[in-house]
Amino acid sequence: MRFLPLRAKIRPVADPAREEGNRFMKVTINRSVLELVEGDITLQDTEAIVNAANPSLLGGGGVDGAIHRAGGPQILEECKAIGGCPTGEARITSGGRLKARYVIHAVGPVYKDGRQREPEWLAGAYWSSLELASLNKIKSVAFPAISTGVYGYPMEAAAEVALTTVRRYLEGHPEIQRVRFVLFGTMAYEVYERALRAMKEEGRLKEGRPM
Ligand code: AR6
Repeated sequence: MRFLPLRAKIRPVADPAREEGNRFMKVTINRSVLELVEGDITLQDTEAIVNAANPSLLGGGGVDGAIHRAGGPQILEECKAIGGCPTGEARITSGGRLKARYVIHAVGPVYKDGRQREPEWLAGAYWSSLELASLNKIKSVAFPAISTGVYGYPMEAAAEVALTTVRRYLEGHPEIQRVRFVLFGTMAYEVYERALRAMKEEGRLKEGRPM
């Protein structure tokens, strides 16, 4: 029998987000942790994951399709009972067969030219999702990059809105302990990482100590 060097046996305590994703960044905001990870939202172990839904809440492609496929038919049944959701808002269902206990269905805007109140609607989708999390005593939430796929929102602009909105919410709501952005692919991850680094360097993050 071959003995492994002792070093190989000692595994550092992994950050939960690190397990599935490739790249990872973490900052603290007030009492909460904000993480960026490259990965698949359906695999996340946060209490809630957020779906990039449409106003019908009846499913679709992209993240929406992946969540309904992975979570099973119960989610769609609950969505049907809710009966839809306006742009800029969110609704909550159970997580069906997902690891996450809840799915928060957020409806971002379709991007036209950036002058049709798209930033406001997008911020609303993030803010409403976090309000629902607070209301339901959910302490950890994973978001995809809402509106940046089928809905055509440019990634840089969307990252700025997403990070600013979440930062503002966490500054006033320490009950949400962890927010994770799950970025699909290297390009999306790098855009978010650049935006978060810029925020940090410009002193726009109120970093504190997590609970
Ligand atoms: N995990 C994380 N991110 C993902 C995943 C995944 N498994 N799959 C795709 N993305 P989209 P939208 C990224 O199109 O733009 C649906 O049909 C993707 O690369 O899912 O808000 C709904 O029913 C992109 O960056 O959502 C609506 O009709 C981001 O997630 C419409 O699409 C969002 O892409 C909503 O469009």
